[in-house]
Amino acid sequence: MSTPGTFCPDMNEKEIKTALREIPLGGFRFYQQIGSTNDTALAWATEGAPDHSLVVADEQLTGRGRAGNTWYTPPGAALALSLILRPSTEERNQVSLFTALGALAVCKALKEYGLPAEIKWPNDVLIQGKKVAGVLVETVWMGIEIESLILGIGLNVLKTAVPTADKLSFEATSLEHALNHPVDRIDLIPVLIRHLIEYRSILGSETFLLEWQQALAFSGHTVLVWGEKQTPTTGKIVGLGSDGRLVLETKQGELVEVHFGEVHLRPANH
Ligand code: BT5
Repeated sequence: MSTPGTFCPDMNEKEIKTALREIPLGGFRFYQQIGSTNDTALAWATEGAPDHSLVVADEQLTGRGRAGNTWYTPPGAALALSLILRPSTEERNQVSLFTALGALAVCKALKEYGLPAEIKWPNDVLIQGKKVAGVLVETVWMGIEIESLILGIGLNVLKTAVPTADKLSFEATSLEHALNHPVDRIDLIPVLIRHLIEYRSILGSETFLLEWQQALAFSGHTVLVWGEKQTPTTGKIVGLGSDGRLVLETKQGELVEVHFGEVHLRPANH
C-alpha cells in the first residue's frame, strides 16, 4: 500500500493490470476518458462479457447516479469502476442486496486505510458523515430474467474529486481529506475488487446482514426517508429486516420497513 512518498497520480492500463494480476477477473478494460463506466459495462455485458469483467476509467464525462442524478468524476482524482456480474439463480433472487455488497466492499477497503466508513442506506458510503462514495447497480434483462448486473462504484480519492457544494445535495469528502495525505488510486483497485468478490460469496448470509447492519450510518438516530415509492417517513433507525430493508421506529412506536429503490435519507436535524 502506498505511503505519501510513493504517491502516483496517474492511472494507466499497464499498471492497473499489474496491480490486478492476482484477482480472478473475467476481463478488463481501461479508459482514460469515458461517458460512464456503467454504460460501457452494460454494452459489454450485452456483447457477452464474462462474469467479473471490469471497466475502469480515469475520468467520466456523463457519470450517473440514481434516477438521472449526475456523478462527477474529474480526471486524475477518483475511482470510477463497474464490475459485470453474471448472477447465479440464487443471486437473481437477491438483486436488491448488490448495492449493499458494493457499499460494504468500499467500507472494508477503506478500513484497510484506517478509515471507519459507514453506509447511508441504501447506496452511499460516508466518512465522518460526508459522502465519499456512491454505488449504482443496474441490470441487463434477457426476457424476464436478469442476465447481468452492473455494479458501479464512484469513490473520491483525492481532494480534487470532490465537487463544489452547489453540485451536491449532501456534503462530500475524499480519502485524501480524511487521511490528510493522498492515496494511490491504483493500489486501491485490487483491495476494493477483492472485497467485492469476498462479499459476493456471502451475499445475503447472516454475516453479510450483520456487517451491513453494523455499518449503518445514523443507527439509533432519527432520520427522514422519502422516495418514488416511499411516502416520507420520520423514524429512528433500528436496523435491517431479514431481506435488508431498513427498519425505522416512528414516534408512535410503529416499525416501518423502507422500500428499496430511489430512496433518500437524511438525519432529521440536517
Ligand atoms: C450515487 O447516486 O451515489 C451513485 C453513484 C455511482 C457512480 C458510479 S461511478 C462508476 C459508475 N459509472 C457511473 O456512471 N456511475 C457509477 P445518487 O445516490 O443518486 O447520488 C448522486 C448525487 O451525489 C448527485 O446528485 C450529487 O448530489 C452527489 N454527487 C455527485 N458527484 C459526487 C461526488 N463525486 N462525490 C460526492 N457526491 C457526489
